[in-house]
Amino acid sequence: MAEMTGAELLVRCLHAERVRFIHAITDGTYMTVMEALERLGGELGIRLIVPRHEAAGVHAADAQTRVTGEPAVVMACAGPGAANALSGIICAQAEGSPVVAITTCRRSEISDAYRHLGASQSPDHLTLFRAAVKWNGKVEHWKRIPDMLRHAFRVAVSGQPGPTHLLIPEDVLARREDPESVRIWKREAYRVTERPSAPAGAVQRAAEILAGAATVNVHAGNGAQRAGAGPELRALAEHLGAAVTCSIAARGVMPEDHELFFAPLCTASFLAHQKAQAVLAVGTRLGEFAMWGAPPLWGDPAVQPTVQIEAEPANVGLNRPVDVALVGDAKAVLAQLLEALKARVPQRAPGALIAELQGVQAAWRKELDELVSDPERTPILTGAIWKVCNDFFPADAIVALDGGNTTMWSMNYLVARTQRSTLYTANMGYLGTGLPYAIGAKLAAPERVVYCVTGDSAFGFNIQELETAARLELPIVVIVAVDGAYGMEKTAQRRVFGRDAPWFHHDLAPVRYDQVAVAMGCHGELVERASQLRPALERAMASGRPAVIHAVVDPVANVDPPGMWIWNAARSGKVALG
Ligand SMILES: Cc1ncc(C[n+]2csc(CCOP(=O)(O)OP(=O)(O)O)c2C)c(N)n1
Ligand SMILES: [Mg+2]
Repeated sequence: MAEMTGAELLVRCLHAERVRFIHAITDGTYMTVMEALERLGGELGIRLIVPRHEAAGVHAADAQTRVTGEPAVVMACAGPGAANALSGIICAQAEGSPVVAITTCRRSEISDAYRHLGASQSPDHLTLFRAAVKWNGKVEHWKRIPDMLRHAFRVAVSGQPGPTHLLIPEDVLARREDPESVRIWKREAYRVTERPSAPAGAVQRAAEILAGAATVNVHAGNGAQRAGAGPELRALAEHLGAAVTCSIAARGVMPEDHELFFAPLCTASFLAHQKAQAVLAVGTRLGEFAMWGAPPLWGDPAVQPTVQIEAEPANVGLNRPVDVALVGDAKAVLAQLLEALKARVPQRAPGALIAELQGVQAAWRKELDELVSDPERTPILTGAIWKVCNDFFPADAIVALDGGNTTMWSMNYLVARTQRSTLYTANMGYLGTGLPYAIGAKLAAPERVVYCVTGDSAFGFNIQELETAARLELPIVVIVAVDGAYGMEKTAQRRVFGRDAPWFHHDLAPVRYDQVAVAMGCHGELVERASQLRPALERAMASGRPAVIHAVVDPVANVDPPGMWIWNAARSGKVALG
């Protein structure tokens, strides 16, 4: 048998994981991997995706995990490539994205531990990544490639998902050994690929609580989104006539035009938390933006019992005491719970509480709609962009959100209708993720429409990825809400100082983002009124290329989006962690 490089062994192991893309900017330390991909990539169905910055590559992989529910892979080179990738990994950690990062180091005799001797590109990779990942390790020997990679995937997807990191020296990748001396396992042999369900007894106790409560608030979080639990969640809510609310990480799990859904920034959702007789928390830690699951936003846990569905046992009862914990996959456990509920109670029509909440939400929507009712208004109100997008894009379009107040407007106006399709860094608020997320989503789901709405400052962080989208021929649409400023920081300085503070340099020099896009091989459009947006979107889609629409928004109104007080209240610490 011919000998095999460590690089080829790595690629064959990635194939066993059914990896489709490796996001990587190449380097001499892993030309061996490129050689293996050149030879085998077509046959094994693995494609090299080269971004223009490693962090953007990680964000694209992160988006892939969200859209597919599967882990994704990035590679980066020793030193600078790894350093750039690290920021994306920190983001993936906060968002619970199972990204497996493989970085190289220089040859074993000089790298990392020996860096004090003066080798170049030899930072302490393992220590740097350790705080940002669930697990990391160094492959010291050719033979350990399969089992170290297996562990990287096993840990990334288990419990609460998150990134992992593998460090491989260039000589281990280049080394040739007998492939008969190792075994490549299929992924079912080394990690859980079936959805874990909860113990039957606990399911019955949870069903008893929920069936006994006249009104239930089903609150969905990131775990429900990751699990793709939308259909089960909806069926359960419809059976109970329950009010459904969600965290901003879980938008679209329940179609937001459903009569039982109450939007995150609408007072109706707060009333649902407060007034329901029981809470069913699905894949959420009830963290800061849920005001720690505590009164006054929520009912007193002594009289408002809580059932928590959670994949990670260590996340049970973190902030709010639970009456029953159902540890398992959100999709599987909701199906179990629905079956148990159906055996106990017939389907319930939505009750008086739902009618009250619907009234509150209708008034909220009417007020918001009136604000953006003039399509000829100049400059555009950022919210008006969403009104057009909701109508123009299909219900299953994937949307990436980015920016400060631009995203606050989306919290009010976007109507998310499909699960795993609203991509946002809900925990990190990480500017610059929007464009790479759109790229990763389009790679993962080429048949679906993908668009991004971003603030102008946010767009600047990874604007170079327009070239990536053009080169890869990915027809995504980016709408840039141009207020010429770090708008949300203007909001912050007013809150903190009670005035503007121009020395903060929150205003940007004028940039025509549509022209930048054209220069980078994309289609470009400029719109100054909401009425111009739909025709611009039609031309953008017809171009068959990535497109950027420069939308001039009202810089004064953008500093004060509706609902800002809620964000401030959640972040203020006034509703303290008990
Ligand atoms: C990477 C990163 N750097 C800095 C911040 C802090 N920050 C939050 S919002 C914001 C301004 C965003 O401006 P823009 O994207 O133009 O959106 P706008 O608020 O103007 O709508 C900044 C700098 C952050 N969240 N992420
Ligand atoms: Mg801005």
